[in-house]
Amino acid sequence: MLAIAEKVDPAFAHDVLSGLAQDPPAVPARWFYDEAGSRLFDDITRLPEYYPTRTELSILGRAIPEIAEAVGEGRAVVDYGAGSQTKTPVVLEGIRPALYAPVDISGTHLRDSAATLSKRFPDLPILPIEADFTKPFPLPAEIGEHPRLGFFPGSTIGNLVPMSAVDLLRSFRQTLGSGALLLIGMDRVKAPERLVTAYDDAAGVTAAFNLNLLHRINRELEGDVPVEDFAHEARWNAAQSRIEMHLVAQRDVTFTVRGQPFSFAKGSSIHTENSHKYTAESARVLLLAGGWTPLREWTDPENDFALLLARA
Ligand code: AVI
Repeated sequence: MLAIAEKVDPAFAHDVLSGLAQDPPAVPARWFYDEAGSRLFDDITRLPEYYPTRTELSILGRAIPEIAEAVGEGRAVVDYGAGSQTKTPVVLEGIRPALYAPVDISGTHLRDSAATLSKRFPDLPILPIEADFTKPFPLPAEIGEHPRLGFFPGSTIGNLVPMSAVDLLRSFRQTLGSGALLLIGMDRVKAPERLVTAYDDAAGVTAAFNLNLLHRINRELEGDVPVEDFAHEARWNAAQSRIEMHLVAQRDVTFTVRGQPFSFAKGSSIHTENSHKYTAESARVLLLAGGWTPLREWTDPENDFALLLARA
């Protein structure tokens, strides 16, 4: 009988096998987001400790009249990450764009979110773009000469080391063209205890999200990682202004992935995510280095999170 092999992204195998062998061991955070991981991330965004999602939404809600005034009507909105079902409608209702182009690497996610938004905005032309937005890509011809607004909420930029964040901002600039605007969310530096709690919640949802990476390795890469022997840890790295997530071996552990052996001594870890936090000043410097001139910023009363508007 023919077994139907499950489709495994070869880049996942490559990143895991080379990442676990490197010193210090690390696997890129993008591999968190299989079906289970995406569901767990959704749960994270509703946790009492995880303030970024709700804070950004409340800033957007309050600032949208000013954002609309600064941006003007009739823009083509290019939404990097294919449309948050909460934040995107606020932007679309507020600024009344001529066109909406969500961009995502996953065609399924893209079509689902475009279908939901088109029910809510039946008169808005929606042009889904299936692309890897970490590199420049051609915009659909329908965008023509419409002035562009890139939208990159969620503080996703924080998951990149600054060097890669600058590359991404430059790539946005190349795609959107000079004169374009960018509305971007960035999380702010704050007391390390609050940051660690936001990434190590009492209900253990972030721990489950982090550990799901090991389950995914076992599921997709014929791994035999003893998941129960690893523990989630969130650490504040002050020198690099970031929260790091690690999976720490609770005892000496050996396992194989696709037949390749690995050993982890008790206390050693797999580094799984960086989440960089910016001050008002470092956020502006990052934008400038990426080719964007900061124009305005909006924050919440506690200054926990910021939405920045910049021009290419
Ligand atoms: C997607 N990204 C902006 C989240 C963050 O806050 O860095 C991912 C996350 N990891 C743990 N909790 C949330």
